[in-house]
Formats: sequence, structure tokens, C-alpha cells
Amino acid sequence: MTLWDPRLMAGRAPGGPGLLRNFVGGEFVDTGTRFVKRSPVTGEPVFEAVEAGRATVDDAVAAARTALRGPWGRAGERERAEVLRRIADELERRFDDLVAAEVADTGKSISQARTLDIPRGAANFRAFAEIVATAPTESFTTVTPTGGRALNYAVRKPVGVVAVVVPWNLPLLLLTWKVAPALACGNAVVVKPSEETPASATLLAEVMAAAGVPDGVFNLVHGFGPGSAGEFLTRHPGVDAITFTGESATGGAIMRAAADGVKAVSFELGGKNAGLVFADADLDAAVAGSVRSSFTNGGQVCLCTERIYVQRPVFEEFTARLAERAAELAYGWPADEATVNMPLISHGHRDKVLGYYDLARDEGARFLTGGGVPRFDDARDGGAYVQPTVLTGLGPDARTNREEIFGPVVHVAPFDDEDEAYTLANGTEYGLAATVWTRDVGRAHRAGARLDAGIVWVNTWFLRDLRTPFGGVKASGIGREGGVHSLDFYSELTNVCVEMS
Ligand code: NAD
Ligand code: 6OD
Repeated sequence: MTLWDPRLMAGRAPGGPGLLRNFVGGEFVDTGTRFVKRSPVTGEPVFEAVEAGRATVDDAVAAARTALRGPWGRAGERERAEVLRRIADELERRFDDLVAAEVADTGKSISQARTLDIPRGAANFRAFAEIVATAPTESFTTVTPTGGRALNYAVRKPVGVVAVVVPWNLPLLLLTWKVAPALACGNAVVVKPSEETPASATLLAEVMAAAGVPDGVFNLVHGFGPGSAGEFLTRHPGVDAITFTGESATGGAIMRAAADGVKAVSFELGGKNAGLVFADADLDAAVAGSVRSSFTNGGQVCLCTERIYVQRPVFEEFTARLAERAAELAYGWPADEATVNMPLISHGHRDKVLGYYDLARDEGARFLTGGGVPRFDDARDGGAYVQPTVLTGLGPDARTNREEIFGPVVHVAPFDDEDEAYTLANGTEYGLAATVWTRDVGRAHRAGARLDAGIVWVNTWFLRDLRTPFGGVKASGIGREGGVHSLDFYSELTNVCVEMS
């Protein structure tokens, strides 16, 4: 069944919302109250979703537990890898539907959804099909006290029922980044997408059914956080592990919920990421890369750069060029190929970001571009747009430079030497990603070692190899996912010790 109207993705032809339901034990169910999802492009309703109450969450967890006792619980790695490949095939077959759903929910450009969000959904399943089928485990031969031999080897077992709670900024990408390894390791999942982006997750449930994923292995509950599906799920005694992406404060709330059952958690949280531009950098590449790292997805990527430090000899030139490029970023309807700027996810989030623009003014920032709301004189004036904004003039202690804003805004400040650059970059409670622009190979490696971040990109940004560790330090997360690190979280290693004499 088609659950949305692709015409709505541009907000041009509202035809009434489609209904997005929960998916439990292989069936769509619509018991529960309903909530409205509005288009960030125009503010009009695009979907209605069914909020899962406590009973629906109970049913979803029970369905997952039942699935683990069935054939899925006995499937080997190669069989599971085959299921993951079928999911990827089906995601590719539903490519246009998924693009339309993602664009309708987020207002992002169709070009980005086609080249980043949806391809990465399928890539996550293909990558983890390979990783689980080829990952070795440890083996040791041990000399026993009597001079005999024992063989130790490790086997991976599923953790059980995994709760997957994700945000709205890259909905399908972030959901599948966790669901793919969880299923690869033989778990059953109950996923809770953001209340802001229920559509692509609902399509993913259709994809699972069409790909022949056994009933109960993938379950979906819609709703909010506190007092709703998110809290019911993360507090549920039938859940064995929780994987979460979202704000650091929400991570704290979920950690408290997880403490009762001593559940394993994997957390990918907020950031206040720094970019460092050294005077020896290829300045064209540094400007282009910083435009991407600051404004992609409306600045709503956890990896986006919100603070750039530039070595003094190139500070004026870099800053002027960055501001000029930010002011030129194309507005348009999401369905127009050339569109770059997108609205923020909601009016609530727009108010938060505009609040930071006001704060920056109060703190004495200079606005080199942006700082307000664009005017369209059409239906987009009902949307949640803000202007891409480049600031300068604030010190490292300004709240604008310390708090995650999660919008299209970056502050630029000068530095003099390498030590100072690392001190400024590290002067935050967060530690997710950093980006360094330099032609000095030695410095590139020093930066990797000295920056307090889970990911350091040199002369690039958001270049991903799904086998690499991904996660944050300090308030940016707990644990690593990616490649074998995901297998480590989504499986329990059991050591088997066999005395051989
Ligand atoms: P959020 O923390 O508000 O919500 C994320 C999810 O958690 C949503 O599904 C929400 O309904 C649910 N939730 C909220 N409160 C909950 C509770 N008490 N119990 C259970 N579930 C609850 O985050 P958001 O606003 O959706 O996303 C933006 C944030 O996510 C930013 O801070 C961003 O940096 C972060 N993020 C981090 C990464 C990463 O990989 N580190 C990736 C994307 C986004
Ligand atoms: O690329 C990924 O795997 C990933 N988890 C990206 C996170 C982006 C944050 O908004």
C-alpha cells in the first residue's frame, strides 16, 4: 500500500495526510491515538501516524522475543547475510518511494535524498551482510598445567531483543545503520523512529515483509520520547540492549532507564564539531569542504562543523569566501534538482535555532551573512526555513561556541599555531568529529592523535567506510559502531574452552 502522496514532498499539493501505522509481529496495526506530521516546507499536514501506547510496545517486544525462539534464532551467518541482501534489493526496488517519503518528512532536497540518504540505506544492509559473513573470531591454543593442550575459541550469539531509537535528521540512513548489524547478528528489533520522521521507517517495514524477513524480527513503534513509545520501549524489561542516536541529554535519560535492567547501551550523541584550516591548506578545497561540512542537510548532521578555526594569515580570505559561498546556496522546492538549502525539521527547532541567532547577537557576534528567515512569497513562508549564517567575533567561552545548535550556522575565529588550534578545537564537552585542512602530512597525523574526537577527517568531510569505527568521545557518545565494532555490540561473545588431551 502506498502510504503517502509523492506530490506532497514539495508541499505544493496537500491532499490530506496518509496514515502511518505500527508494525508488530509482521502486521500493520493502528490501535492508539494519532498524531500529525507537518511538512517543514509549508507547515501543512502531510501524514498522520499512530502513536504506540504501552500495550503496543508490549506486543512488539513480545513478537520480537517469539521470533527469536523460531527459525530466525537458529539461522546461521550466511543465511542472515542472504536476508540482508534481499532487504537491500527491496530497498533499491522501492527507491523512488523512499526518496518521496524522506523528502516529505524532512523537506530535504530530492538530490540529497537520492544520492545520500536512500543509497546509504541499502548500502548498510549490503555492508553488514559482507561483514558478518567474513568476520573472524579469536582462537588460542593454551598449554594446560599438566602440559596438555586446550583450544579456546569465541562464538558470537545474538544479544536478543534490541531497541533501536533514532532521530529525524537522516532518518533511513541512521535507522538502517543500526538495524542492519542488529539483524546480521541474529537479533530481533523494535525500532522507534523520530516522531518528526515516521514515513521512511514505515516503508522499511513494508520492505522487511516483502524481503521475507520472518514475522516479529522487525517491529516498528511510532511515537514520542517521554511518556510515550520511546520511554515505554527503553524501560521495557523484555529489551536486552538499547542502541540510540540523538541528543546527549536524551542519552542521559535513556541511560537512567537502562540502568534498572543493566542493559547494554550504544550511544551516538550530539556534537560541537570543529574545523581547522591551516595556512598551508588548499584554500579552494577548504572553503568548498567547509561549506559542505557546515550547511549540508541544513546543518542538521551530527557531524556538521559549527566552529571553524583558521590560521591567521588566511583568516580574512577564508572567512570572506565562506560567507560569500553560504549566501549563494540555492533555495528552491525540494523537488528541484538544484536546491541546496532545506528547512529545519520543525517550527519548534526553527525557534531554537533563531534563539541562538539572537543569543549570538547579544553575545556580540558579527554576522557575515544570514541571521534571519528567508522570504519566498509563496507557501514556503509557512515552512521552517532559516538563512545559512556565518558568524565571527566571539570567544571560545561564548555559549554560541559551546552549545550544539544543529542548524545552518558556523562561527569562524583565528588561531596562530598548531597547539592553540588543538586547544581551541578540544575546548568543548563534546567530541564527535573534527575536520582538518592542511597539506602537511605530518600535521595530518598529529591532528588525528591530538584531537579529542571519535572521527578526524583530513582534507575531506563525511567520507564514510562502513567498516571503520564510528562514535564519539566525551558527551558525544558511548561505544563504537561500524564494521566489527557493530558486531561486538549486537552480539554476545562466548568463549568455548576445549581440553584436548
Ligand atoms: P532527540 O534526542 O530529541 O530524539 C531522538 C529520539 O529519541 C527520537 O526518536 C525521540 O522520540 C526519542 N526520545 C526522546 N526522548 C526520549 C526518552 N526520554 N526516552 C526514549 N526515547 C526518547 O534527538 P533529535 O532532536 O531527534 O536529533 C537531533 C540530535 O541527534 C542532535 O543532538 C544530534 O547531534 C544528534 N545526532 C547524533 C548522531 C551521531 O551519530 N552522534 C547522529 C544524528 C543525530
Ligand atoms: O554515516 C553514518 O554511519 C552515520 N552514523 C552518520 C551520522 C550522521 C549524523 O547525523
